[in-house]
This record gives sequence, C-alpha cells and structure tokens, in this order.
Amino acid sequence: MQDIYISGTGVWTPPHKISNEELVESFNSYVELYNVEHANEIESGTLIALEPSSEEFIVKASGIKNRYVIEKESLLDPKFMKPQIKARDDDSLSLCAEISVIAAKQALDNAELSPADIDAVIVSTANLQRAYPAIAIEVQNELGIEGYAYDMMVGCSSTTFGISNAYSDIASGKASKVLVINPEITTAHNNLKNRDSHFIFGDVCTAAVIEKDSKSPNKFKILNAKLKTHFSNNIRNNFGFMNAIEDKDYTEEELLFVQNGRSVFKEVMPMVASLITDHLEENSLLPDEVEQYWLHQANINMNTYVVKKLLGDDFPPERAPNVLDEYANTGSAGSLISFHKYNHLTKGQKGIICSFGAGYSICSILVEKA
Ligand code: CO8
Repeated sequence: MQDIYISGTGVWTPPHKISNEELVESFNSYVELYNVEHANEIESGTLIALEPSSEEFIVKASGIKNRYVIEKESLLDPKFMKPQIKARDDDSLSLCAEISVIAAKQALDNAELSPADIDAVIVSTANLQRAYPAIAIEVQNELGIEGYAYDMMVGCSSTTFGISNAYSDIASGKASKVLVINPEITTAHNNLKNRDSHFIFGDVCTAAVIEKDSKSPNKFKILNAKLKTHFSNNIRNNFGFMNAIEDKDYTEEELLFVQNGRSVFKEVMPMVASLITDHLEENSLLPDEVEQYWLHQANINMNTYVVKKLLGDDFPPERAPNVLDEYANTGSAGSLISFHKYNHLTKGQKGIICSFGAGYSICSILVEKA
C-alpha cells in the first residue's frame, strides 16, 4: 500500500468580523422592533413576545466570541437580518468558486505544488450554492486543472469525508494529487432571527492537498480513517429543488438551518467518544499516544467532554485546540482550521482530525507527521 499524505492546507478568512457584542445588539434591536410591531397580539395573548439574547449566555453555552462573515451591514441590520450579496451573471465566477480558488492556492503553496500537478478536485461542503454545474468543475476550470472534479455534501462531516474520498481515489489509482475544498457560507443558511441559534455560525473556506509521493515539508501521512453515519432529524435544512413543487408555501425561515441543540449534544457526544476510542484501539494506540486532537468546532463544551474522556480532566488545551472563539461554527471546516492553525506535531507524532454533527455523521482521520 502506497503512502498517502495531507501535504498542504489553506484557510480563506472572510474580511468582516462580528463580535458577540455587535451581534447581540443587532438581535436585541430586532426583538424590540418585533415586540413593538406586534404589541396588540402580545397584549391579547395570541402571540408570545420575543426574548433578548445575551453575550454571557453565548460564551457560556458555546465558547463562541466572534465570527467572520461574507457581509456584515445587512446581516446586522435589525430590519433585514441576513447577509446580502450582489447577484452574479452565469459567466462570472461564483462566490463559492472564488473563495475556493483562494483557499486552494494557499494549500498548493503550502504543499509546494502548482495547479498543473493536480489531477482531481473535490468540493465538499454542508451547503452548495447550486445543483450544477459542479462548483468543483468551475474551480477546476479556473485553476486550469486537467482530470476530473465533483461536489459532495455530508453536513458537518463534509470536509473529513471529502479527505477520505480523496484518499480512496488515490488508493484506487484514479488520481495521484487531489484538492479537497470546503467553502462554508453558513450565514446564508442560518436563521439570524432565532435566539437559540443566531450566534452559532461563521463563514470560511478551507482546502487541503491529498497526494502520494509527496515532497512537501509540511506533510502528514494519513494512516487510516473511521467513518460512521446515523440518521437524525435533530439538525436539518429543508431547502431543496423540490420545494417549488410541494403543495406548501414555505416561509423563508422554514428553509433555513434548524436544530434541537440539546438532543444533538446528548446523542452525538457518546457516539464520538466511542468512535475515536474504537479507532485508536484498531490502531493499537492509547489516547495519550495521540499528541493532538483537532475536533469539529460546534461547541466548546462538546469538545471538552470528548477530550476529557480521552485524556482525563487536566489535558493541556494545546492538545485539542479550539478556534470557536474566533471563527464560531464553520459548518464542516472547523477541524481543518484547527489543524491548519494550531499544529505542533513533530516527526513521528500522531494526531486525529475528527468531525461530527448533521446526518448524524462522524469521521476520525488518524495522521502522523512525516
Ligand atoms: N441568549 C440568552 N439565553 C438563551 C439564548 C440566547 N441567545 N438562547 C437560549 N437561551 C436560554 C434558553 O431559553 C434556556 O432558558 P431556560 O433554561 O429558562 O429554558 C437556556 O438559555 C438554556 O438553553 P439551551 O438548553 O438551548 O442551551 P444549551 O446550554 O443546551 O446550549 C447550544 C445551546 C449552544 C445550541 C448547545 O445545545 C449546543 O451547542 N448543542 C450542540 C449543537 C451542535 O453541535 N449542533 C451542530 C451544529 S450543526 C454543524 O455543526 C454543521 C451543520 C451544517 C452547517 C449548517 C450551517 C447553517
């Protein structure tokens, strides 16, 4: 079996940053406007008044302090509450392809490769901008890459499942060097009027080069991966091309992200802890023999729960680095941002990149610094 590596990674960070303070101020202004506008119904008991959000709750419940976004002004406007971008004509590069190209170029530089070296592109994300033509083929065209390209979606595990697909494509001989790219424009499908989840998401794009015969000084050998899925409606997005033919008039909010966060927490955490434990056992490794855990970034309490189970109560934070305070939940990209930014492995040391969430879907990838 030939060695296959993650040989370079890249992260495109959007230009606009929003603090909890700014987001909560905007949300609370929206709540005030709504309650004034519906004062009569609230007074007569036919409508429940909306409650304000709080910075203290957000930090305590999630660990999130900031997020980066593609557009800030409309998103924070209490009369609008969603990002707004200029529509592009079909001959212009789509936004998802544009940010994918930037992240991909960073990953290629990091791997000391050029687009001409690549023979496949996978764009893997929790939400795609359109059904077809594939964003991956648009990126392939923009970068002048020969070979093939395809899109895929696996909710929160899109990034890790994409890397796993790239690994399989190389192992089976279909490709030798694959770009995996994850444009996550999460603010376009989050409901910013929903108190329970208005603070959760941020935008980003990550990319990784997966290749055999790598000469990159930044390479990590992929030892193997363990994947699991289990159907659940607790994280759901009903947007799709069938909406138009269903005998129902959806509100805008009904076609955005919804979750039962408490149930997700309770159900997914034991699944993640046991999947990683099984993965380590299959590799004859003790949890402490893995130097770093780059986990999915949805909630700091989730990550603390998993790492405490593995490393005990007093684990050094740098062994499971969080980027939630800066980036918030970036769909499937969080574990790769953490891997890219906070990686201190030395030659021979091992690490786990692990995603979990919508689907449910979980993927643990075991790597070793080469
Ligand atoms: N401000 C103040 N108080 C609040 C707020 C708020 N904004 N929101 C809720 N509260 C109140 C509630 O009303 C409740 O009050 P009471 O106790 O009086 O009833 C109290 O705070 C506690 O509420 P919760 O029980 O909801 O709070 P939790 O402590 O459970 O925290 C979380 C809520 C943060 C949502 C937590 O449950 C969580 O993070 N769960 C896991 C969620 C998760 O992992 N989801 C997966 C996300 S999906 C993903 O990662 C990628 C999906 C694909 C991308 C989609 C892109 C859009």
